[in-house]
Amino acid sequence: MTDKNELAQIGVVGLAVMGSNLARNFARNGNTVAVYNRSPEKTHALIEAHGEEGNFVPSETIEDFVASLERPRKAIIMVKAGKATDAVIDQLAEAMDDGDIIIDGGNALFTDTIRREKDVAARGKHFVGAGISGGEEGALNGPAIMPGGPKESWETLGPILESIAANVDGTPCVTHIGPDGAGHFVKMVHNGIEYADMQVIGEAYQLLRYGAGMEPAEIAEVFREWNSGDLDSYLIEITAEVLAQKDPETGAPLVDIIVDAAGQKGTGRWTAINGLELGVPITGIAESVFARALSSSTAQRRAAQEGQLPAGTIKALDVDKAEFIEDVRRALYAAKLIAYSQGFDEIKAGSEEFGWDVDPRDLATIWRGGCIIRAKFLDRIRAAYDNNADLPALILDPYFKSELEDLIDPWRRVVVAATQLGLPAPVFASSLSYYDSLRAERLPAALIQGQRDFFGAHTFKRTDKPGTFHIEWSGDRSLTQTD
Ligand code: NBP
Repeated sequence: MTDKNELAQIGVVGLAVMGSNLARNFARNGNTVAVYNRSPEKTHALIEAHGEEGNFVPSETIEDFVASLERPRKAIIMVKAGKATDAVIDQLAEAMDDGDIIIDGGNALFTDTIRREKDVAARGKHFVGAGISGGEEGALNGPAIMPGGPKESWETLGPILESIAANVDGTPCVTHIGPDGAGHFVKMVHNGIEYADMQVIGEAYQLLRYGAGMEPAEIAEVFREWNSGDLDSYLIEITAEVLAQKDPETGAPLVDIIVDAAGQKGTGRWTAINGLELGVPITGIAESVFARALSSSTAQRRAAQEGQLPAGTIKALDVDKAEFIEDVRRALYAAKLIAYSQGFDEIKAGSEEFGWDVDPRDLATIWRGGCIIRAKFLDRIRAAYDNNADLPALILDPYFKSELEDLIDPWRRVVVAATQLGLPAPVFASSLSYYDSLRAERLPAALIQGQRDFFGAHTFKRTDKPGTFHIEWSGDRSLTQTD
């Protein structure tokens, strides 16, 4: 139903896949929603196909769109991230009044969100960068929403966002994350964790396929079974679906027909870059981004295959299939746990760096539904932070520590097996090294500090007394205290 005279509670600018589904979600949940797209064809198409689902107020100019919103006006931008977002923000800020709220629901880089909020605030309006996860299906049926921006905007926006968000056990999967860029930052790390989660699932598949010699349909059944236990999650569920799918044209397993080169633009890469900038070892996420980059290094891979790089002479392990499958399940669980632990570390570091005061319990709560990384496991993470909001690392929570007791040996066996079989398992292996590095009483960083002092007089600290020291390496090798 459309009514040009009715004022809308919310507006959506940008009616491609995400925007049109989000607009329908608002309308289906009893909100009158104003809709506008740069090219009016998309607006017409939406109204024609779905106008009966609720109350839509379509406009063909940004001025009419703004005029169709009740005050304080609330407009969500769902256009291509980057310059398009800046262009639309400028148009809205021009047409809106003081106190109105502009929400960017696209996948913006959080530093852009910080900049945009400053600019929009200087023009008297509120700006909210909101991460939205769940893809097109989530946008329509209930996404997880991570809004940042001023707290007072949340007071106004909260109820309307709660009306469309996913809901788990009566709790909507949306909450105010923190000021300015906090929402988009958290969405970025969510996507980084998603990269790692997908990669560890991929590594488990690779080991079962080429290590245990199983066919995709058989592995699909294994994933189905895993989905009823600790690994119960959206990504495991869809993995079983993808592995069971046959190519409609040839009848071959679809996974064998799809080109094995994955993209790594956008949020996963940003998460890795930000981890480096903050000095947080998010090894699982970074390895996942690199694994995608390697997969897409097609020419180099072909040359390496044609040149037949030596595989070595170590005989592959003779593994018992059933035991190996269970070991792989546990290794997957362990590596996934590390990826989440590292992701939460990055959020903590970002929150401290930018003064956002992000509560990890909020994330564990809202990520339980709607988003791509939704999983039963998030309940455990929430319980961990409920017990101790200042956990030094997620894996140090007593529950996860006790889980690791059962995971560590299978995890080591799987990394050994992958190495001996000559199968790549970058996140399984690097996460184990990360884990052992955290546990290690002494790290080779002491030697590195010695080397740095040798070639660059970078000085070092001592274990036995305070101060900063240097060895006269090119002289008499005496010790001097520099402060
Ligand atoms: P796209 O990212 O494909 O963007 C297309 C939309 O942007 C169209 O409405 C287009 O209008 C509009 N647009 C462009 Br392009 N340049 C514009 C400009 N200069 N001024 C005004 N409008 C402009 O859409 P999407 O896939 O629906 O995604 C929307 C946002 O949601 C993106 O930021 C995306 O990263 C994010 N997101 C997407 C997903 C997903 O699963 N797709 C998930 C989560 C978040 P036109 O019709 O006139 O060309």
